Amino acid sequence: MNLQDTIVAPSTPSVVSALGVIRMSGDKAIDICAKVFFLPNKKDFISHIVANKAYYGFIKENDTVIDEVICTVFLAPNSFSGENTVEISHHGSPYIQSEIIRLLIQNGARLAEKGEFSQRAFLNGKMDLSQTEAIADLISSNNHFAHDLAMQQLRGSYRKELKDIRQNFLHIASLLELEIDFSEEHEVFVDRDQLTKELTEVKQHLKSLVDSFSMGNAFKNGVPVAIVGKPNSGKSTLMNALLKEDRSIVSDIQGTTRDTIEESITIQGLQLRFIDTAGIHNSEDTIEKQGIERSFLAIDKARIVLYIVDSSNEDYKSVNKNIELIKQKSDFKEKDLIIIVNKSDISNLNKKDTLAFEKDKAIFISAKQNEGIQEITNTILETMHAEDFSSKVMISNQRHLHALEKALEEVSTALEATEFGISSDLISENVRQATSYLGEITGEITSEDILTSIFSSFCIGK
Ligand SMILES: Nc1nc2c(ncn2[C@@H]2O[C@H](COP(=O)(O)OP(=O)(O)OP(=O)(O)O)[C@@H](O)[C@H]2O)c(=O)[nH]1
Ligand SMILES: [Mg+2]
Repeated sequence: MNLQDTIVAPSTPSVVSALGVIRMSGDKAIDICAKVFFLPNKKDFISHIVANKAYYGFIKENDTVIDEVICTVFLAPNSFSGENTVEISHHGSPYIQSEIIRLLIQNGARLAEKGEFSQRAFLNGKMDLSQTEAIADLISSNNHFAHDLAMQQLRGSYRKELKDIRQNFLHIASLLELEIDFSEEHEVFVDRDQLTKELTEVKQHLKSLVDSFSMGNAFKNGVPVAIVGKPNSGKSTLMNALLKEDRSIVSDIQGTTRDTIEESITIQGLQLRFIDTAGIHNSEDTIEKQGIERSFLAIDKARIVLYIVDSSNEDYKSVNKNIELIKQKSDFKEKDLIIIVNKSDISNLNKKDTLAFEKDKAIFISAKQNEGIQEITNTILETMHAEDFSSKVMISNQRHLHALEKALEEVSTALEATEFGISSDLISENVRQATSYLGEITGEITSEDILTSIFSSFCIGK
């Protein structure tokens, strides 16, 4: 990929619409545009150029007019990519779009690679790596929360958080450096208690960011809600009631659902991804067994688990035994479990069990009669809204999570080493590593490979 080339790509999808936009960026963007774009009254385009101005005119090939367009000109460094840029708004025909792009390529531009505009913006210092990723998230955000998260990341609140942590690292590193420099005189300059205190603080800060991923990811990609329980407890009936459509097959035969079924709804701007699962019990049937394995995978993936109880057939003790079993087989850290006591229309629960379920904040419903369904969605929304969204930075990007986890590992090692009285140069190395992992997130420290893998996941034109 030659970064000196002038690149061009459609910025809007190739579908029939009122308008379409083409973007061209690079040293020669204005010159190439001037070869095919003509102002009315035969005025010379180049000699009239003013930055950030839109020009009405014609795209022509020889004497044939291809379209009437508006060209907006941005001059380096004041553009998205930091280079000279022209944006051409044309009539939204895919044919016109491809003809204009063909003409621009014929006159010296080349088709952009995936994410190349963003990559140039990053390389020209217009934004850091996490911000270019935020733009990709912003474009694909399809609900209020995903939008908020991407905006937060784009506006740099997260960058500020990372900068604070790096500042702490720098301070710790400078203390350690001092100690290493004078080590021959065997003087210990760093107060180890002070070092422990500073490392502990930074560790907690990193840990809170790592922990925020579960929530951030749920807000960005939808909240996975697994519906689990014994066969015939009414999971599929509930799934259908939640979706308000007959999505899952319901029958009185045990083991009706044999595979996981996933479907989304958006409530109050939050996307909920319900996953109906195969009933969990000891089965000898090979296919059902596989289904049950998948139920456990769904639980692992879930942010919220709805445990469905058949109140005509189960008691408090057996339910708890089953929940314990599930908890043993899956990781319940960072998950909320909500007990749903179903079939209240034919319930066989005695008073004591009813009270016990009430104490566990269980929700009593009849899925079949569509009773209590709203209480479930309300509870899910409350659980998610309990997080103070606006004042807290949440991470939602897998790559950032990985880098933060690595940094956290290094800090934990440094902390242990400090407590064991291990020499400063080793601790210093952990702190240096941790700093460089943080640098990967913003792109201060990066390799060609990392950049390629990030930008190639963008689409052409971004
Ligand atoms: N009376 C009553 N019956 C219900 C209720 N909910 C579900 N059922 C019935 O219970 C039976 C099993 O319902 P399903 O929704 O298929 O149960 P499931 O948990 O998905 O079952 P599997 O997929 O086999 O694990 C069906 O005959 C439903 O009509 C309820 O609230 N009241
Ligand atoms: Mg089912």
